[in-house]
Amino acid sequence: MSCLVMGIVNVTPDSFSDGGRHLDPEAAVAHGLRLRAQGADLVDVGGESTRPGSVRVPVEIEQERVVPVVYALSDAGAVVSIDTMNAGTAAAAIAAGARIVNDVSGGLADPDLLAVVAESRADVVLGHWRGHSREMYAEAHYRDVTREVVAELRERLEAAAAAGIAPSRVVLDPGIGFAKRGAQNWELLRGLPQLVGTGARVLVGTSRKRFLADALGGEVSEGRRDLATSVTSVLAAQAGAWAVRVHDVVATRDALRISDAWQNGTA
Ligand code: PMM
Repeated sequence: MSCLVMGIVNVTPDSFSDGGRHLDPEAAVAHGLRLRAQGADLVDVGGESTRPGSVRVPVEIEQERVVPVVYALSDAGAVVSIDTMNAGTAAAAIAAGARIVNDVSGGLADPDLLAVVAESRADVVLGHWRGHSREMYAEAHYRDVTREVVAELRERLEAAAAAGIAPSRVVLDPGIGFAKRGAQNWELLRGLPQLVGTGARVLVGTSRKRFLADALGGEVSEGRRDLATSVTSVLAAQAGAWAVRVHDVVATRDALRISDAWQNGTA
């Protein structure tokens, strides 16, 4: 199987999942290097929280946070993706060495983002999205969540192609938790092979998300969310995902290794 692991480096004071521990650029770089040493194939640097209800960050502040971190990690040899919805931040991060632009809005939040990617050599992750964090649950209405998400992501793939980005440079992401409520996320994950069936590479991000805690009965520790994440990541890999985006690289790497041993009949 060989599913890549993308480690998360949040450079935000308000990220729900790491408490903003990596706001200091040096600490963020050290964290990224640690994730790489733990086996992350990619490190994803983000300066704007997308947690439900979060407030937008001015683009200058986002760039101040992420650009030095992208530069230092790329300089150290890491393959860096920049988690941003802003064309300006994408351009600055690409100039600092980022090889992938990870846009949870699929190019919808900033109409210039796809053009920035097209002019570069970077790949792009296009997430399924229906609106900014503050309003996204108002858009969480689906008749058939998998069919609608796949159709809307196909449209984003076409928008990318129209902007001059070859489909081979695009990664699609179902946007777990983005304009989706608990059960819709599970239905969508069950339907993941349909997204893989588009022929595009697929990235799945379940790490520490609320729907995992809800499935375990409510408020659970970070450790239990990480264990749940390693299970969903293995299942995503088995469904054909190209990569999984996680906070706890050790747990997910171990889980993928054990699952590979099972499938190959040898460790
Ligand atoms: N989720 C978050 C942020 N960025 N990027 C991609 N491609 N896919 C995701 O599911 C995704 C993302 C929100 O989680 P965080 O605040 O813990 O990083």
